[in-house]
Amino acid sequence: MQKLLLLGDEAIAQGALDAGISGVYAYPGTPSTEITEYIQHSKIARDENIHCTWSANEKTAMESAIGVSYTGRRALVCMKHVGLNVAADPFTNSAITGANGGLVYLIADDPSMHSSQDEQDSRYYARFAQIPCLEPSNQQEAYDMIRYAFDLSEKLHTPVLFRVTTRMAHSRSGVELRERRGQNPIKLDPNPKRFILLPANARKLYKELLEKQKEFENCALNDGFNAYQDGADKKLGIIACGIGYNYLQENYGGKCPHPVLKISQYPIPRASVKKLMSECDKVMVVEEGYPIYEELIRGYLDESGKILGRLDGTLPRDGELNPNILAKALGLPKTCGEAVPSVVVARPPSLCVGCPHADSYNALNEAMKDFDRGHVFADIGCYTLGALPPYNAIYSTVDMGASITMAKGAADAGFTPTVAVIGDSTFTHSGMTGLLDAVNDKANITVMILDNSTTGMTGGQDSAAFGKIESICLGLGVEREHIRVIKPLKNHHEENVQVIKEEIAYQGVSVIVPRRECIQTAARRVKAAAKAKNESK
Ligand SMILES: Cc1ncc(C[n+]2csc(CCOP(=O)(O)OP(=O)(O)O)c2C)c(N)n1
Ligand code: SF4
Repeated sequence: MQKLLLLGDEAIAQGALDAGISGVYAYPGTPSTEITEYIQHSKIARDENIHCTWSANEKTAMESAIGVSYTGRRALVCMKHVGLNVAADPFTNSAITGANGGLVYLIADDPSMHSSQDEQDSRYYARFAQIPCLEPSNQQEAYDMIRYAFDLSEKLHTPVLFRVTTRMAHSRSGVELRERRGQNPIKLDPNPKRFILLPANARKLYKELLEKQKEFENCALNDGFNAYQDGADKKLGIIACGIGYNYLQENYGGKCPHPVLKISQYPIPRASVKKLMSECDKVMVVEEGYPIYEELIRGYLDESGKILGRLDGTLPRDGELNPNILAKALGLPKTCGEAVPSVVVARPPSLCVGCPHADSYNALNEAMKDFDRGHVFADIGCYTLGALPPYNAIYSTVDMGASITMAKGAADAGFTPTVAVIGDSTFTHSGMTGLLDAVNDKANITVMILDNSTTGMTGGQDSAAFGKIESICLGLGVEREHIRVIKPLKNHHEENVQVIKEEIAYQGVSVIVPRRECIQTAARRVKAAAKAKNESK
């Protein structure tokens, strides 16, 4: 069998290709982006016509994948954890419709917030929607488990949430591949009402979902990835979830003296937990993320001190785990080296030299210099760096799309002028509906859509907005004369300041589109064109 050195994300992508998916549907977001990129670059996807272009946002991605499942074929959906908030409506409702073809939601959590606004734990979503959740403990398991996830989805007619965290997604290991299987043929679900969530159907389907819970738990008890491993020293038992199991193995060199309940599939098998609790004096719950299962096992009333974990301070309450944190909790010497001391002076993140956003902010700052602070609402993307020196140009960044709606809310409250700064990809992700609200309410706001023709922050993926921004704004009802395109370049500075001043002075909705390609994307594009030219010689 072939063995490859793969990132966790790549192992998942290869596993999905080998499991016979017909499409991957995704919106970029660290640490999930590499899964879709791997599939986009794979020969298998090209040869087998597997869908792999980016979606406009996580909700559209998930709904398209539900459509694939409707036909009986398999679909993978990928996003970062906060993307699941955007897709929460189809997510929870698809738990009730159930799945026809295998349907797997890959959600990448980011504990310690390396590149995110929060560290929410997606396992809560699986519990909330009452669907099975899988969580691999290493890269090989990630590869094997993705096929299992599709099989589980088809066997139990349910979508499956597949949760990874940053270290799992972004670290590499050798992965042995299995034989590849083909895609499913198109075959509709025998229950014609499954996807019609009228209340009368939904009530029946919800009861079906409740009845399936026992089966979900039985699979977690008896199928491959959860395991009860006995140990002689019963002073302590350990429940090790996902990558926590990997860290435990590192600390004990694979020979833990304590009984261990390895959890890679939820709902947690209660019979195994009971066994561990009855055999051991104390039980430590090692889970990456929120103390969800620790809290459940402990219950509201338990004060016995028998259960150790993130709630009693044995492990830190927030941030990601690592082998050394676990070693400390277990009273062991550290197994891993300390962080390598930095040889370069730390510096805050900043826009690339030559970035078009820098010229947009210089013009905006000058146009706004007569106003007090606080009038510029921004969004999430490279341009969020405008919050830092030397620009100090923006005063909010909350969630994708919130710049326009917060600017509108502030204007509604009488705090004018208000300016929203949003990127092109973020605009089509979730800014368009906010702009429609602003037009419908005749809000007094100026929206700057910074069009660098790419999704810069996540590494330069195609932007769904490409070539469409002015027509979208017109279609949403922005007046033609108040859609102004400018060139964010130093030698256009004076005229750009003038345009921004004019539109801020306008009492209504105006849109300014500073348009210049991201210099990183431009460099990659030129390099790829040169390579293609050389190859065609
Ligand atoms: C709901 C959600 N999905 C995905 C992300 C990851 N993400 C952050 S900004 C961004 C888009 C940035 O592109 P754009 O708006 O074009 O701005 P640029 O970075 O190019 O300046 C993405 C995908 C996120 N933070 N939240
Ligand atoms: S990657 Fe592109 S958009 Fe982001 S800071 Fe660099 S030049 Fe600007």
